[in-house]
Amino acid sequence: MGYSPTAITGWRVDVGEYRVNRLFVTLTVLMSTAFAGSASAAGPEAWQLGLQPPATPTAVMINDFHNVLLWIITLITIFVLGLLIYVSVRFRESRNPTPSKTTHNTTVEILWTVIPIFILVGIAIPSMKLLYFADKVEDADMTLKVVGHQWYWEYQYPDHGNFTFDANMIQEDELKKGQKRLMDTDNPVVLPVGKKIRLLFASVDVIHNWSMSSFGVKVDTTPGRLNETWVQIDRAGTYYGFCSELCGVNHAFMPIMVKAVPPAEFDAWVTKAQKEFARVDEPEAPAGQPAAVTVKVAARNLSK
Ligand SMILES: [Cu+2]
Repeated sequence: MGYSPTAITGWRVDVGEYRVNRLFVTLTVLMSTAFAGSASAAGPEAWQLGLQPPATPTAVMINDFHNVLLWIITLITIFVLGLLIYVSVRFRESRNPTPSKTTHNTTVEILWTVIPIFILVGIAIPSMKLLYFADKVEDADMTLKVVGHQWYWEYQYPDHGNFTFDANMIQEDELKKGQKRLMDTDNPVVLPVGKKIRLLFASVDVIHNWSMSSFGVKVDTTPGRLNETWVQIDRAGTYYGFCSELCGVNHAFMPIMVKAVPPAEFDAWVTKAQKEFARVDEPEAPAGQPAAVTVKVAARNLSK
């Protein structure tokens, strides 16, 4: 069935079959997202609208802030549109043949300066609060260090024996059943649920960006400096993210896969990982100098 003319009959939108199908797909995805409170996975979905379900305190706050901003921007847009329609109709040439020669109106000018200032300051205050909230955690339970490489991620667990591993995307022809194309990695990052986790970010080549929408994390990994944020993942599951800074030819193929598990399961994984993965080898500091922040380049996964 091809397109039929669009006609709105009562509550029912009567359109071509193709459009109805699209509408249903969208509605289904919307509803499954809305009721996905206990979702075990979070990542980009086909036909997704809106943000991924938040899984950390920061992400919850970002979500709420986003919803408030959406109201503000919608009201402003409707107001401006209303003014435009009003002047277009009211002052059209046929209705208003002799135009006014008015050049300014002090009252109106003060209003259209001061009101936007109040709106912007009103937005800036919660925005800054949120930035500082996401900035640092004082009493972290553990640290995960993320190192960007062209084109994969390296992870280090300094509080658990300082082991390290690389996470490479699984190539399309090597995907096993249930694995997501362009999203699953050979070694997922495993993190405990409910713990405050400090995240440190570094890079060995160019700027990458460790971006996890459901965690509210999007931080650059920059060569020569250490960036920081934190997460406290509130439910178990597999979460997906991507490098979000153009970093070269394989930029699109260095996904992030995080498995959040209960603390006991995490401890069991750590025991296994300590045996499986190499330790971060501290490069020797030049004589008389303390070992600086170390970013291991070589000796990655040599044990593999
Ligand atoms: Cu990258």
